[in-house]
Amino acid sequence: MPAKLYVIHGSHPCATVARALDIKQIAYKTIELPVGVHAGVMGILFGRRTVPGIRFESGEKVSGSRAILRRLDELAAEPPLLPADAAARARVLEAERWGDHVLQAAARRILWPTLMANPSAAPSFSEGAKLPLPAPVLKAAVPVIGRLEQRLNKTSDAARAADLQALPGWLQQIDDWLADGTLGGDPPNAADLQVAPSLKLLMTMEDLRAIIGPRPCGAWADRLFPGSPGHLPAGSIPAQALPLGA
Ligand SMILES: N[C@@H](CCC(=O)N[C@@H](CS)C(=O)NCC(=O)O)C(=O)O
Repeated sequence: MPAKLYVIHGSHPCATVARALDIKQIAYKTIELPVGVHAGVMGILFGRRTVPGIRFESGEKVSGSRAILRRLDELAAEPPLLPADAAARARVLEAERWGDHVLQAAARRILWPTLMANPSAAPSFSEGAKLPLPAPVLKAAVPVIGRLEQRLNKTSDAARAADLQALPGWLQQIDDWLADGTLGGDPPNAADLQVAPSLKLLMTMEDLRAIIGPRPCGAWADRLFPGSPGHLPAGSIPAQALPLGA
């Protein structure tokens, strides 16, 4: 039986792990859980409420995108997700940790208040899902699921505004890493796989695609993860919350 990867459709850290499995050519089956319900199911199955989690053929379970990538490198050495050179490896690990703790979490904090204010965009996030729910059901579910997700992710309009003010500095950091080779190699490393899906989630918001897309990091994320579900049209984020001069 192949490995089982537990995800929610469109989740950015789940995209990280799915791509790492593809790169390692490890066979796996995706188990898609409904948003909101996933936290309870994952808590029971993995003792931690977040996706991604993976159950390997051996029965071993690992939860968390970074922990899973470390284990994948142990299980299948080629191609490595971390550089062999110690200094380069430390830089990639630091960019990966930042991508997880800072950008991944911020993408959720920015998305949920935006989706709450624009529930008609909800069906676009379920495009390509194995469990496609009817559009009216998805739109109607946004206030309930959105409130839960806002609580789980400690977000609000104010938290989103603070993250958006920090966004230009974060984009510069990613462009700097692309320029110095920490990111952007071929095949992608663990930090590429961690950071790019968060940028793609941010770019589902047209207001942010306008800021991110023209930068080197925007083009790089589009190249690495060409298809990502979700679309929030321009104007979904109030203009006063967008970073000035980004
Ligand atoms: N940073 C961790 C956690 C990922 C995470 O927070 N995933 C979200 C979905 S994108 C989740 O499961 N949230 C549910 C919750 O917070 O209970 C990782 O990269 O694995």
